[in-house]
Order: sequence, then C-alpha cells, then structure tokens
Amino acid sequence: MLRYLVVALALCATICSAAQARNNAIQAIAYLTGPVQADNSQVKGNVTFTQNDCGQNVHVRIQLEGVKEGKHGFHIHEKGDLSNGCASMGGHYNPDKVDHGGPHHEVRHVGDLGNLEVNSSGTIDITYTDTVISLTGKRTIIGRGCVLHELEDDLGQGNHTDSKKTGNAGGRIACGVIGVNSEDLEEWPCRDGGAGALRSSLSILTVIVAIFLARNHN
Ligand SMILES: *[C@@H]1O[C@H](CO)[C@@H](O)[C@H](O)[C@H]1NC(C)=O
Ligand SMILES: *[C@@H]1O[C@H](CO)[C@@H](O)[C@H](O)[C@H]1NC(C)=O
Ligand SMILES: *[C@@H]1O[C@H](CO)[C@@H](O)[C@H](O)[C@H]1NC(C)=O
Ligand SMILES: [Cu+2]
Ligand SMILES: [Zn+2]
Repeated sequence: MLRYLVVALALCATICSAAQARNNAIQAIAYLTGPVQADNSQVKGNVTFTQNDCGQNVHVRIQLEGVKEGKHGFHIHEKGDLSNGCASMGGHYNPDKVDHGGPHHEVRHVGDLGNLEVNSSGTIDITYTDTVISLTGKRTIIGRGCVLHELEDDLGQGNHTDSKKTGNAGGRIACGVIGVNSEDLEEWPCRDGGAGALRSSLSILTVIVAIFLARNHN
C-alpha cells in the first residue's frame, strides 16, 4: 500500500514541477529611442523578450515606429551604457569571440539578430524566435544594449572590411537597455544549465528515492 502511495507522490512531484515550469516565463523589455531627425521623425518603440523557462528559446517581439523604409541591422550590443547615447553601448555581444554572422548561421555573435525589414508605413510589429540568445544564466542579455542601425547588415557576407565584425550596418539610429520585466522572479536568474534541468534531475532523484523506499517497505 505504502509503495503505491510513495510512487504516486513521486509521479505527482514530477508532473507538478513540469506544470510549474510553464508558469514561470521570464520577460525583459527594451524601450528604444533615437535622435530626432531633420524631418522631425524619431525612431521609438518596444522590444520584448520572453523565455518560458531556463534553457528554452527566446521569443522576440519588435514594435517600432518612425523607421525609414528598408532593411536595418538589429543587434544586442555588449553594454547597457547610454552615457554617450547609443555610441557607448560597445560592440556586438560576442562572448565566444567569433566572427559576425546572421541569426541562422552556425558562426555568429550571440547578439546577431539580423535585419528588420520595415515597410513604407515606417512601423514594424513582428515576433520571431531566436535560438541563441538567453535571458538567464551567465550569458543573459539582460542589462545589455539593443541597437537598431541605419543600414542593412550584410550578415558577414559582404566584401567590406567590417563585414565579419559588424555586418557594415552603418550608424546607430535607436537603442535601449534591456531590463527585467517579470513580476515573479522566484526562478530568476536560473543557474547555468537552467533551473529546468535542475528541476528534472530533482524529479528523477525523487522517483529513485521513492522506489528505493517502496522496496524497503515491501
Ligand atoms: C511601447 O509601449 C508603450 C507602453 O505600453 C506604448 O505606449 C507605445 O505605444 C509602444 N510603442 C510602440 C511603437 O509600440
Ligand atoms: C507595414 O507593417 C505594419 C506592421 O508590421 C503593418 O501594420 C502595415 O499594415 C504594413 N503596411 C503596409 C503598407 O504594408
Ligand atoms: C563590393 O561590394 C560593392 C557593393 O555590393 C560593389 O559595388 C563592389 O564592386 C564590391 N567590391 C569588390 C572588390 O568586390
Ligand atoms: Cu549593432
Ligand atoms: Zn555581430
């Protein structure tokens, strides 16, 4: 009897912790602004980053207005330093010290989010998923800079000398610091390897202990 009780308890522990994981989304936001242009336009908007659990992909929603039509390089830069405007945000966030690339390339900076393609309305509202950036762990993008460029990022494939460093995307037309936007920070920041991983190993451990106990009580 006790045996079944303990096994049931272990099963619940596993399922309950999995359910809990899904309620623990971590969100970050960057409010982007740029200098007022000669034609009185100004880039403004919000970029939100959502990660449903440690170690999972990050969903990025970009809502901007006042952008000139065309493709614009879009990156995470290494610093959240606005002391000299967008210029003080440093280079692309690149903890692996590799070459610049595109979001779907094997070799890329962590911060390489590619291009935003803006239509003639000057506004954009898109959501996509990136498999490299993270809101958790040692390499979190929280606290770093989010930068929109004047020109198209060549994704490291151009013939310009800066292609493998910056994608030759020109000046910085808007930027903002990525900050925490979650109410429930119980699980934040996750340990490296992810709290998800930690929870699953704890669940497995619980099952093993439960089976062991159940056997001893037989
Ligand atoms: C950014 O968020 C603020 C606050 O929710 C909102 O007022 C503003 O319209 C948003 N901007 C864009 C371009 O979506
Ligand atoms: C431009 O894109 C915006 C947002 O992505 C969309 O709402 C709008 O309808 C588009 N306008 C045109 C002219 O395609
Ligand atoms: C580099 O690319 C530019 C723009 O695409 C082109 O005009 C130029 O001829 C290219 N230069 C070389 C050396 O390939
Ligand atoms: Cu950039
Ligand atoms: Zn880069």
